[in-house]
Order: sequence, then C-alpha cells, then structure tokens
Amino acid sequence: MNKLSLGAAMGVSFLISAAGIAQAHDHAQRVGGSAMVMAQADAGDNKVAGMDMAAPVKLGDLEISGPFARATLPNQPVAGGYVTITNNGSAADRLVSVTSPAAAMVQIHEMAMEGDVMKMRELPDGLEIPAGQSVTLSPGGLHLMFMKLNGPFEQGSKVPVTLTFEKAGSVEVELPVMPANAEAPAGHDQMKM
Ligand SMILES: [Cu+2]
Repeated sequence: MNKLSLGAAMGVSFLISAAGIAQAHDHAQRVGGSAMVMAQADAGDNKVAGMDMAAPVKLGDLEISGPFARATLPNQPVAGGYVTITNNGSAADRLVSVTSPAAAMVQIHEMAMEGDVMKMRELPDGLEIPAGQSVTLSPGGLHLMFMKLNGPFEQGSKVPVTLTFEKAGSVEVELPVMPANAEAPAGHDQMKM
C-alpha cells in the first residue's frame, strides 16, 4: 500500500559524485549497529515477530523468502536489497538480472576482500542457486544494489523488484523497507538476539 512515491522524488536533487557513491558503499559496511534491534525488543514479541512477514514467493522450483531493503539516508544515491532464494529442484538455476521501477539500475553484488579491504563488486554472470540449496543475500554479503534511485527508500514503504532466473523465468517480489541499519527482515530481529 505504501508504494514508493516516485513523483515525490522528482524534486529531490541528489548530489551524486564518485566520492558520494564511494561513501555510501563504505557506509553500508560501517552501519551495522543494533540500536534498532534493541528498540524493538520491548515491542511485544509476538506482534513484532509476526509483523508483515510475507509468505515465500514460489517460482517453479524456486522459493523467494525474507525480502527486505534498507531505508536510504539523506543524499544516499544507492540502496541495498536482500532476499533468500531456495532451490528445491534437482538442477542449479541462476539469478541473471534484476529490475525495479525504483531505480534505473539494479546489480547483483558480492562482498570480497581486496588486499585487506572489503569491497563490493558486481557479479557479471549473475548468482548461481545450486540445486537443493538456499542462497541468502544479507547485509555485509551478497546484495541487490539499487543504483540511480528514482527517490529515497522510505522505511515502511515497499520496493518492487523483478527477479529473472535463467531457467525459472521472472517473478516480482516486494521488498519491505526496513530501517537503514536493519540486518534482517521484519520478525527476524528477535531470532538474532
Ligand atoms: Cu553493492
């Protein structure tokens, strides 16, 4: 219901520079605090645990669960999105492309050590989902990188994405936007404590 308001974004001018993007990328790594998690701890367990946990989306042998995105900070030109993809089939599949009306471009990124610095980089051949296994995209690891955003990602809204797999085809999934430092989708914070 709270679709990302693309119209509202038109007046927002992002000061995008190479440095800005680099900062945003670094930021994704540095922000990991538990302030939000702590804040939710009092909120009544069942209520929080059951909050808006979308049922897994099925696509052939694949199941997509636990979707979420992180709210953007002011002037943050990129955003991260996360899902878990389970392959219940007997053959590997591959996430080959991602699109969203919320951003001009969505890339599939991994984190990798370059020397002693952790950096993100695009997976040019997509992301393999091995037969019988789950692949989890999560903060600090694999992620969907929304670039050239059409507007800020606001907590409480939902960002639609279309995931396209080599074999299973395409499916649209909505990513609920969580706090900027969220580590997991709604309902999972409790389990992490
Ligand atoms: Cu990235």
